[in-house]
Amino acid sequence: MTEEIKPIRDIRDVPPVGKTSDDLVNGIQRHYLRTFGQHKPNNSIHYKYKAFATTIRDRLMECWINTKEAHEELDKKRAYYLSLEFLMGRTLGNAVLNLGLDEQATEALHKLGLDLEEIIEEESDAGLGNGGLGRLAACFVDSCATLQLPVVGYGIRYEYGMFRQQIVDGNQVEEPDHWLRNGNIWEIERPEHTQAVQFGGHTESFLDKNGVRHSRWVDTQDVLAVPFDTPIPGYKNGTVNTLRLWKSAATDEFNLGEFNAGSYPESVAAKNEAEHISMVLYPNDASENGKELRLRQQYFLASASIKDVLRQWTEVHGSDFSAFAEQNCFQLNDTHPTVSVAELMRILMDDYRLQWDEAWNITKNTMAYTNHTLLPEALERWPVYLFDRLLPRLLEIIFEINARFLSEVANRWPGDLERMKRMSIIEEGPVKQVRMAYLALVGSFSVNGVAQLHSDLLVKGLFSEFYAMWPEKFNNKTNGVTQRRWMAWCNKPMSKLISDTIGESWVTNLSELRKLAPYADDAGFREQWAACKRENKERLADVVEAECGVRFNPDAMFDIQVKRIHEYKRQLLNILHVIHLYDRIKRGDTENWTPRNVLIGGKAAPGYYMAKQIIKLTNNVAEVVNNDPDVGDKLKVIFFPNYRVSAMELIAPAADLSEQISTAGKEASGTGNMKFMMNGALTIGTLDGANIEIREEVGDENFFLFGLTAEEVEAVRGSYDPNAIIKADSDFSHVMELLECGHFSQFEPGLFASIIGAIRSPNDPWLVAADFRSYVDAQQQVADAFKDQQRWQKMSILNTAYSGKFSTDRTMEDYNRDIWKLTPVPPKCV
Ligand code: GPQ
Repeated sequence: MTEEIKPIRDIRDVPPVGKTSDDLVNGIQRHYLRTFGQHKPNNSIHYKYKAFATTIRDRLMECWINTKEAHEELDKKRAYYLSLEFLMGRTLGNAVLNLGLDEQATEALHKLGLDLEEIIEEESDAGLGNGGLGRLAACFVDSCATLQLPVVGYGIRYEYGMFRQQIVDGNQVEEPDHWLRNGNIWEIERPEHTQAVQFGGHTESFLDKNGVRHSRWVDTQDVLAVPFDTPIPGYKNGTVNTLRLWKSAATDEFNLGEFNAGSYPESVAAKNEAEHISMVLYPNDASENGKELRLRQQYFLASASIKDVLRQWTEVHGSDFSAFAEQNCFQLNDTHPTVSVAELMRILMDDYRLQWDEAWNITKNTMAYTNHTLLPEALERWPVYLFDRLLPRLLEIIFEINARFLSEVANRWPGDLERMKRMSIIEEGPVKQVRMAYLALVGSFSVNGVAQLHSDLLVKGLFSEFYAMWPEKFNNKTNGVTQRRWMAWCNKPMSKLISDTIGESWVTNLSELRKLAPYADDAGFREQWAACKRENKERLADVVEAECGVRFNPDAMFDIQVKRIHEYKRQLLNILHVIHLYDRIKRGDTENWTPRNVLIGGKAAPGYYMAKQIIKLTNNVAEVVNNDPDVGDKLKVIFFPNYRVSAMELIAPAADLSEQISTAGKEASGTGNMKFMMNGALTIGTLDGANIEIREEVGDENFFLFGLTAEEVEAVRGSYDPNAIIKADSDFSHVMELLECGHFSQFEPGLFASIIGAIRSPNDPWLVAADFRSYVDAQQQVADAFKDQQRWQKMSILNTAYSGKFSTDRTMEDYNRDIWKLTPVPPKCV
């Protein structure tokens, strides 16, 4: 008897998974029993989460395969977003939303006696990023999937993500974030696409059989890069793109010698070094770190990703690279993956024997670089000796790139040696350094900043000499956020009201929100709007009470600043204002008072002393204010611990006032500002980053502006006299007296000396004192506006209505039109 063998091959032979609530119930029960081996109902929510998440994942799989097949068959241009950070947060809720399964899922879980919100809480945040830069990458991949752009995200699968922040006695304490401890439903390991990444060794030059000289990199210690793929669903469009994250592992050869010598434990220990590479995310935001392991991480990502792209290319095109640049684009998320420029050169020349000029043409037409900061401390530089030890062949190539580049400079500006020194990729000095930003500028066809002001300042300042050389390379791409996560998912009450009023098209076309503007004049609509905000505020107030033991009155203004703690972001200015309000209350100056709940949250880099002091000060001020019976509900202050993506999903919808108060010229863009605006918060802000564009969109009358401009900030240096400013302003003097007499550090005298010193220093780069008065005045305007709730709700509606520009759908369309030039690819069969 012979039976026909049916190969496991075509997904179209497998019955599709249904999407009714009963189909979901069946799926959940099946996975609970058969995938996770649970049979008794028990109190642990863990396997219920897993069974449900797997059920949802089943609904992504077909689309994922269909999308991949469409990309392969069409063989059109693709882009790759190379980023050391992807701050994804949770996946489940977003997947349910983008699959259009919201109602069925709620119903299915209800039938099983489960609650969607409770299940969602069981998932850990994927915190593989520090802040704005990493979250931007996550919003980008969401929008690319929704726009059906063939874009793959490449990153590192850190075993430990952003640390968990505990507050102990008012101080930040870091705890490791072992986010994978309970498994990760969303990743699929793809060992068949493992790549080897080389480190160490040395280079050799040799003649091939035609007498042509080549280089090779030999005696290296190789590390394996094993890919793990996460599905990135578009919004109700059948597209599921891929985020590919690399985990490091030891090669088998790694320990062979040791095995043979019989030192088994030593050989296993050697595995460690390889596995360390993807062990932990560096927790520094916008500041360089310079550790060897970090350079290893950067090269690990660059090399594995480029090899993965070349593998796919050569499978189709063999070693014909003539069309490679037309069909591929690497977007470098800041300088972190910039060693890619040299790595692509190396592989094309050493492995595929291309000549320099050919390889260089391909490379510089394939790489595009995004800069995310002007802060000098964030500009990456690697010591040449380190490069030489870790990546000797790449250093040779960088030297050659630099030599050829400098001869271009010399042709253009003959004899201008100083200029050559300034522009050189290699910085001279006692320790020679590789300037990664310059490598990115020289090695790419596009360079962009992330908001108009930031892009203008790059061209005028930091990169002006490169702009003079290649003006056509430079462009602006104002950041955005995805409205799927940052409105449709996280703000259900408002989303429903908006969709009931203007329809649902805003979910994929955010400028549709403009249609809300006329409703700002409709008293009935304003009332409904206010009710949504109120519901969100109550929800946050409950969490704040549970976390911090402080009750926020939901009728009071929610005044919120959440972001990384950094001096340039000026959480300190916010705290000075809080102290000022406290001082007024104590002085009895409370006529027409507007009650406020001030929430500050964010992580400090573990080694950043001043940032940690700012956290401690916030907590100490909160302790005094919240426990003073004279203050009562007029003012409450809390430091929200462990701020992260899932916390923002709760916080943004509940905000009345968004604090965007960085020293002008220092915040490249900001993206929290956009999330708040979208959710109907009003902004108090400086003319910095994307605040400028937010104000342009919403109008001056719906924005609380204060502070020096970027130009004024530059002009004031040298003549800045904070002590005179303090002396001349009695409110400010009172605030400083309270700080200086130890009112907020009664058991720890002198605790805040460094903060006081920074405010009073004529060299304070952040000019806190310079903006104190105009900030306090603008805050008074905020308080007055909030008293008039009709006016406030109107302004709130208009902020949402005019937030359309700040969708990453728009940002991705801009990147695609000007840089990537991809054709959208619908999945094979929907
Ligand atoms: N940003 Cl260089 C980071 O979050 N981390 C970094 O290392 C650098 C920049 C931020 C920047 O500070 C914000 O202004 C931007 O909105 C954000 O990148 C995304 O572009």
